[in-house]
Amino acid sequence: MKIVAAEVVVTSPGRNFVTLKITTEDGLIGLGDGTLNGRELAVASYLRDHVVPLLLGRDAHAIEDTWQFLYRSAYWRRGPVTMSAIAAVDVALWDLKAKAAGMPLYQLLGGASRTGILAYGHASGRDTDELFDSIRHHLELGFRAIRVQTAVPGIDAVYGVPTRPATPGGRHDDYEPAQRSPLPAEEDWDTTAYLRHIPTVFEAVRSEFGPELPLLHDGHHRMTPIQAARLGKALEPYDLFWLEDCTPAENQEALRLVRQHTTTPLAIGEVFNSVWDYQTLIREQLIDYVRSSVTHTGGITAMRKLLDYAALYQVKSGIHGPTDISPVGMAAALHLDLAIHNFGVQELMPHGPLTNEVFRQTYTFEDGYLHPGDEPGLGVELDEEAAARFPYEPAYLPFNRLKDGTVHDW
Ligand code: EZ4
Ligand code: CO
Repeated sequence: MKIVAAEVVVTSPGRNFVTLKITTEDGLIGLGDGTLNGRELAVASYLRDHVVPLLLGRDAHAIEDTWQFLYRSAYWRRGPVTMSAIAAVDVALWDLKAKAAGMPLYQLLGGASRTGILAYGHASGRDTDELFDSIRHHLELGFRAIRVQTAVPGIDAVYGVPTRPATPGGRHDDYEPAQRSPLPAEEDWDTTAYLRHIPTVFEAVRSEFGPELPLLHDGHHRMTPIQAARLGKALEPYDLFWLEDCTPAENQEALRLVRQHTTTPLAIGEVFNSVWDYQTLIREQLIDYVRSSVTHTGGITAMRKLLDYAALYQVKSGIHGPTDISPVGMAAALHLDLAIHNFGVQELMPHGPLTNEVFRQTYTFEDGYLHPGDEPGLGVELDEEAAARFPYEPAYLPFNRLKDGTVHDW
């Protein structure tokens, strides 16, 4: 199954996406997602300028060998740009292998271990009324697990809470963190105000919606270890499914301190890109859920190994699924979710209609559960004519400054 063409498609149907399209000599097409929010063109160049020439003429069936070749021959290992580029190739090759086999990808990964994939949605609000309305809306959509983010008194713009609808006439909880602008937006932050406020929000949500609804929360890397320990402890009465990214986890050892103080389950890793980023966290059982995405962590090949390693320590999956993962990356995640034994939950931030016009998907969301569908391969097609109508537009994620002007983790 010789590779005869590999093209990088950059398109912006509502937001930017980088897609690798690999064609074999018998005309099969494989797709891979290499979208890195706010740094898209770096991955596009890595692929176009340095990887595509290495792919031409190779055997598309040799997935493990291609992965090891791209990882080791680069010499400069890891990092989000490299690992997103490798992921794009890896997922495209798995798509091709599954199409050649005439099977949905999950069959090649061992077959389905469950009938559906529990997904959580994002509820948010500027105040309690808006938040409750957003939670009710998500329950009506069928979600059986809900992430809760709210504004904090004294802070103007908080991660996860839109100050205005992302689309004109859209819902107020329709949140898209990247903004199309020549410069990143500046937001403000105050951890003390946040720590005071968040437990009161969860108390209100539990008394309104009862004890059973699984609730999640994302701290988005903003706390020190001792602050994170305090929040985890304060949230224990509200029985969270998880507290996500409580500290900036480049320092894996920070989680030891958090873990000593709280039984609130911890999820981490959406900004990680390698199993090595988790080595201490998993071996010492300092976390409960792995948040990596297939797109940023070297593809199916690397994620399968990471999640199998996690399984030895009863750590489960919680694959990252924001809108900045394209439908190709989402489909790859869903095939993996369905096949692995240690599945936890899958994040779902639904894509907008323009994105769905460019990427035609077969995955479904019903009664709170996702399924990748049973088309051969990933089950996603790229409409290149539609893609060409939406050229790349510069977009950045926001960043934070404290009241005295110091840059803070966003
Ligand atoms: O802010 O993917 O849990 N989800 C998240 C995301 C991230 C974005 C950044 O590109 O934290 O919304
Ligand atoms: Co997150």
